Amino acid sequence: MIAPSPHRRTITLHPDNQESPIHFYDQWITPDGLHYLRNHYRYPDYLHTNQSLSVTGDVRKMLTWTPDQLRTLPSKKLLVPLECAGNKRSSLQPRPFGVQWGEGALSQAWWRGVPLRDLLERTGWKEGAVEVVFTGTDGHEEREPFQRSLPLAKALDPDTLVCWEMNGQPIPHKHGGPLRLIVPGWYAMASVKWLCEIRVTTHPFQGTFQTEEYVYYPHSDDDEDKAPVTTININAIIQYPLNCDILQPDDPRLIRGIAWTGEGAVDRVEVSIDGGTHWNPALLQRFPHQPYAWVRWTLPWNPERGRTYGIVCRARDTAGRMQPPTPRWNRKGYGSNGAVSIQIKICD
Ligand SMILES: Nc1nc2c(c(=O)[nH]1)N[C@H]1C(S)=C(S)[C@@H](COP(=O)(O)O)O[C@H]1N2
Ligand SMILES: [Mo]
Repeated sequence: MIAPSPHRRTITLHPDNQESPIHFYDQWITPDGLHYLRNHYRYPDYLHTNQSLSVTGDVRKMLTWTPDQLRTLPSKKLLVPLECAGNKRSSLQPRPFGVQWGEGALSQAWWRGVPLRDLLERTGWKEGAVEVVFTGTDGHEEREPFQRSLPLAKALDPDTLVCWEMNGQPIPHKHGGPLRLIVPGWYAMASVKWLCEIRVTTHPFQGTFQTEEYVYYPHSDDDEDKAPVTTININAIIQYPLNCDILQPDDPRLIRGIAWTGEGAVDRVEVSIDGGTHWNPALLQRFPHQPYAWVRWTLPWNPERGRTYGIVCRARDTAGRMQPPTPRWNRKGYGSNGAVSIQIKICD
C-alpha cells in the first residue's frame, strides 16, 4: 500500500512563499521539508552566503566569527514555533493585500545556537546603545537588504539565539543557513535568515522592514495609532476535523489542534460545539521544559448522526490575553488571531 503524504502549498512562487500542511501533523516538530517558507526576495546565492558573521557598530571591540568558530561556543537548543506575522491574513475582512496565508504560515522546530548575549558580552557595547540591527545576505541587489532590529533588552534575552542547527541538522539554505537569528516569542520577521552582520546602534533603526512593513495600522486610510509588530498573539487552530468535513461513523470522535503564544504560556483552550454558546475545557499536552513550544489540545465528543455542528475554539495565555471572537483588522493584516470556527456535518 502506498501511504499518501502531505506537501507544502505554494502561495506565491516569486519570491518563494509556501504554507506548511499544518493540519496533518499531530506532532511536536514539523517534519523535514514541510516547515513553511517565507521570503521577501529570491534566495541569496548559496556560495556567497555567510562566510563569516561580524558584530560591529557601537561596540567596544568589533569581532568576527566563522560558522565553525561559533559551533565551538557553548550552545542551547530550544523547541520554537515560528509564525509569520501574516499568518491567517486571509481570515480578515475586508482582505488586506499581501501574501494570502491560510493557517499554515506556522511551523515548529528544534533550533540550536549560541545566545546572542554571549557574543555581545565579548564585543561589549557603548553607552547609549539602544538597538541591535541584523542583516541578511538577501535583497542587496534587488532593493534593500532584509534587515530588522531588536531593542537591546530583547537582544540580551538569554533565549535569543544565533543558530546553526535546525532539527539536529545544519540549517537548510532555504531556512537561512548556515547562520540565522531565532527570536522566540516574536513573530518570525525578527528571526533574520542568512545572518551576516550584527550591528549595535545608538539610534532606533529606520529600515523599511522595521518602519513600514511589520507595523500594525489600525485604520484603512491614515497611519494614526500605528504600532510595531513584536510578540506573537495568543492563537490556536483546529487540526481535526477540517472545516466542512462530513464525518463517517468510523471517523475518530475527537477534536484536536494546537495553541501557542508569545507571552507567558498557553493557560487554557476552550472548545464549543454549539457555535460559541457553551464552552468545554480541552485537555492540554505540553512538551516538558520547552516554554515556547505549542501546546497540543484534544476534546473527545459524541456527536449525533445527521446533525450539523458549529465548532469554535479559543485559547488564553498566562499574560491574560484571549483570542477575540473575530480577528482585529489592520491594514497590512498582521497578528490575525480570531477564535477559529468550523462547521461539521455528521452523516446519517
Ligand atoms: N534574510 C531574511 N530573513 C527573513 C526573511 C527574509 O525574507 N529574509 N523573512 C522573515 C519572515 S517574514 C519570516 S515569517 C521568516 C520565515 O522563516 P522560514 O522561511 O524559515 O519559515 O523568516 C524571516 N527572516
Ligand atoms: Mo513573516
